[in-house]
Amino acid sequence: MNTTTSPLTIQSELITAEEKAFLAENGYLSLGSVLNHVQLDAIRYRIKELLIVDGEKSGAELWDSPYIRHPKEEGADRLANLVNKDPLFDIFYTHPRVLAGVAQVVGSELKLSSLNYRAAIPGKGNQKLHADWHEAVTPGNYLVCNTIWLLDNFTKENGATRLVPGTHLSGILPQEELEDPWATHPDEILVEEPAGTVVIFNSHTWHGGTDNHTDAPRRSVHSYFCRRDQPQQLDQQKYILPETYARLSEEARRILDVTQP
Ligand SMILES: O=C(O)CCC(=O)C(=O)O
Repeated sequence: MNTTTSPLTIQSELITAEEKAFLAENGYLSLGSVLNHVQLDAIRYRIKELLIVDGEKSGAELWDSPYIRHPKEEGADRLANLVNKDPLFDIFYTHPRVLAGVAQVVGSELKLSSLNYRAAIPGKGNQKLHADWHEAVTPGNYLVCNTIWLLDNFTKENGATRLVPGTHLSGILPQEELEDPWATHPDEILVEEPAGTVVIFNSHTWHGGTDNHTDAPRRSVHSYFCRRDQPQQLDQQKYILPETYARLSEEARRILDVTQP
């Protein structure tokens, strides 16, 4: 655990009053374009390399986590522990506007829970509607918040993420209420946005992947945050490399909740 006591610098003014109200009411918010074409190309290239380097072990750090309660997903390519796999990925957990949005959900005492890649592979990708927390929470007492960084245009055809707006306010998990959490929900919306967009979603909002009906993977990075008093999905202290730690600012170390390895 990081012993630094200084609070994070969250610039809440980077999210407008309208955006805050939309996120509070709907449980998600598109921040619009955050990554430009040059950044997108570099990230996609590095991800492609890592899928080869990590090979069969791709995503293994995630499946080893005691906080993952479902088996390895067959319909998706995964990479985990991206914090330690390239400085290119630092932006995913340090971007000021993204942090400001996440702080609207879990408060400014936040930390990174995990940083993963997920691609719905051709012909697959559908997920049950779920919340990213094992139990329902009282509306307002939110513990986790996800941000999905689109590396491709998300469309109805290629497996755009689905969300059921407002369900973070229900205090109910989808499996408690729905007869078939795999089925299309009458109120669900699809995140149909261009590559480079970041969408923040309150992780207690019911959501899930959908099937990719194209012949190319639908790629994204999930930068997942939690309240500081909660365990991380990936124990960042266990994985932090000396070279990663050395290049990070004190603020970034605090977001990861790490000390010198
Ligand atoms: O990648 C997506 O579209 C959603 C993934 C998701 O919700 C998850 O893996 O828990």
